[in-house]
Amino acid sequence: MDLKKGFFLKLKSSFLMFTFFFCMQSGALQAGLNLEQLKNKELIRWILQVEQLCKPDCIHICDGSDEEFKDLTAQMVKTNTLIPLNGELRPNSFLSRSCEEDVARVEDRTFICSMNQRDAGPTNNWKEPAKMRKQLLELFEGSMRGRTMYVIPFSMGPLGSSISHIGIQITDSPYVVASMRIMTRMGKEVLNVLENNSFIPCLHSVGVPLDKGMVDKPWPCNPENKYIVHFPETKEIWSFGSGYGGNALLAKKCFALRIASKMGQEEGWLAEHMLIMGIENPQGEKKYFAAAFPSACGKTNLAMLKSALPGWKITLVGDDIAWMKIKEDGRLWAINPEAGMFGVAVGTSYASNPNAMDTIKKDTIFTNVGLTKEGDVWWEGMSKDTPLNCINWLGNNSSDCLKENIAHANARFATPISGCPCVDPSFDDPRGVPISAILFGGRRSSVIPLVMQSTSWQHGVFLGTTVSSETTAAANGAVGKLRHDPFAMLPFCGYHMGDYFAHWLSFSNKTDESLLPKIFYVNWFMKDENSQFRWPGFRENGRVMKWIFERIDLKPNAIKTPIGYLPDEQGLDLTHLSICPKNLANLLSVDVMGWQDEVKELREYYKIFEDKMPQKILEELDALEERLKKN
Ligand code: OXD
Ligand code: MN
Repeated sequence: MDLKKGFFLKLKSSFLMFTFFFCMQSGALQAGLNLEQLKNKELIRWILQVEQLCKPDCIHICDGSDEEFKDLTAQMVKTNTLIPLNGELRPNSFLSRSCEEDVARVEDRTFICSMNQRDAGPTNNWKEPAKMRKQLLELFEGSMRGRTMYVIPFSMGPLGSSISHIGIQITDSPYVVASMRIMTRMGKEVLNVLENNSFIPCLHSVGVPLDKGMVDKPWPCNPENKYIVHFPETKEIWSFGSGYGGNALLAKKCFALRIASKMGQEEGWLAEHMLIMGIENPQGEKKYFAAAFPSACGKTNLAMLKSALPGWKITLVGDDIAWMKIKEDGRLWAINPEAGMFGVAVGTSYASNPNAMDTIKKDTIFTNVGLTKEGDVWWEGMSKDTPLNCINWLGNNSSDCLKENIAHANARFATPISGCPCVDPSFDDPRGVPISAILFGGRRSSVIPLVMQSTSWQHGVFLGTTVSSETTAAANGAVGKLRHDPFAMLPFCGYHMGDYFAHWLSFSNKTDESLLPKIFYVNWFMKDENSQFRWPGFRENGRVMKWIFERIDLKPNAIKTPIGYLPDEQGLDLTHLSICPKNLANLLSVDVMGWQDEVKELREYYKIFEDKMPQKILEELDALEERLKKN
């Protein structure tokens, strides 16, 4: 790849052989691949160019082996980047503490650098690609001095799936390497599948060169110069200055959503911020659902729910991202491109998500949670009482800093999906799973009912455009402010959102509409006058899942309202649930005035998409307004 232009350079491979220097010095990793094992010429050229630009001390090509992971984590324990947890309580698990200025995704530093600004649309930051490339080249120049440059081959999706794609991340962060091994299918096998095919190049540096005599920090980062940059035309990702989550694990938000959404638009498929779950009724009939909620709104909890209704079983395919394609049978099939979960720790408990708690019992990297005196982890909501002498995420003793939280609100666990007790048998199936229902949802304290069903694909796509939610700690910025987040993709759509809406609409022309998933909208977060939740949520959401499951087969347990189908009086299975009738009525009725305000607000919001706003969505808005008037 020509880093200045984004094309691959033609270089003689014999020249390359002499230019590489691998980690031979003492203390370097033993496992790993050498240059001769790389067959892909473009990959070799790109590695060479990055090495010339970033000037690392040495290069390590990751093989993804257990031995490599062991070496890497042992090395990070020495540098205090990782703290090993008590092996009897949590085997093969570590705690990491980030720098205080590097705790979440940085949306204001995230750019979609398309050739034309118009193609990035009004919801993305944009800068002229040539200017951005120049700025990045200056930042990356020598940025890996004194460090090892790791090359990580990874597959998004099961190896060999027709929906999967391969990426290569280059990084100078061993924490990123260890996390990528959890979050993706990573290592030698990926290179065998890659052969001479193309890959998505993902370049990352924490942006802290280590000059002679400098002592490294446990969490190096460069807060003044964070850049998370995507070039959608050349399908490249460049990330500088941050070591945290979606800023640095480039397979996740950068590739699997921003770049992949653009690929999906070009090639006729969908890359979505959605969980994928299997759901089986007591008679053994099984369906798969995908669901899009904004960050930190409970996707991980829902994806591995233990339903309150006996006999209903939920299995996990994915908790954050879905890639979906229409197959020969005319149905929409999905894979989870990821292999791990990067879940929000705070609030996760045996009450809220027992399957997650069991998954993170081993093989997990925790970031920014508390450390107990027994060498285990703790966070707010994990248990009722704060353990005595707990060290908080900043490394301070909790009794010295009573006002500080033990865990950061965006503290995370990175854990392999394969370790989840309710992992779906098809999680690794290259064919993916057929999707019967798509759910949208957000964190809304009023107006939006507990559940509603769209009346058509077009109406469902309209519902997707209306998603809005109170903001959470997953991204830097104010928490609890209502913001529009269409399809829960606001920070993740790699092109103009108006075109994205049109892309969604186009699926009804790609297949028989009756074969497409039915679309629903859920809201677990409605509150009463005293700010108490009206719906108990968590396991009880299984009741809503049952209604959705049955509506797919058009069971007549619904009433048609101006906003869509809502459960009728017998619709929701409320067996053994004590809920006050007033709350139930609020959860399942149409707040006409609230919706009228919603329509006004949406009409205003849609203006930002100018002439790219699809007419069909505007027609849905007009029709909704008319229906509300008649009510
Ligand atoms: C995530 C997010 O980390 O959406 O999944 O922020
Ligand atoms: Mn997410």
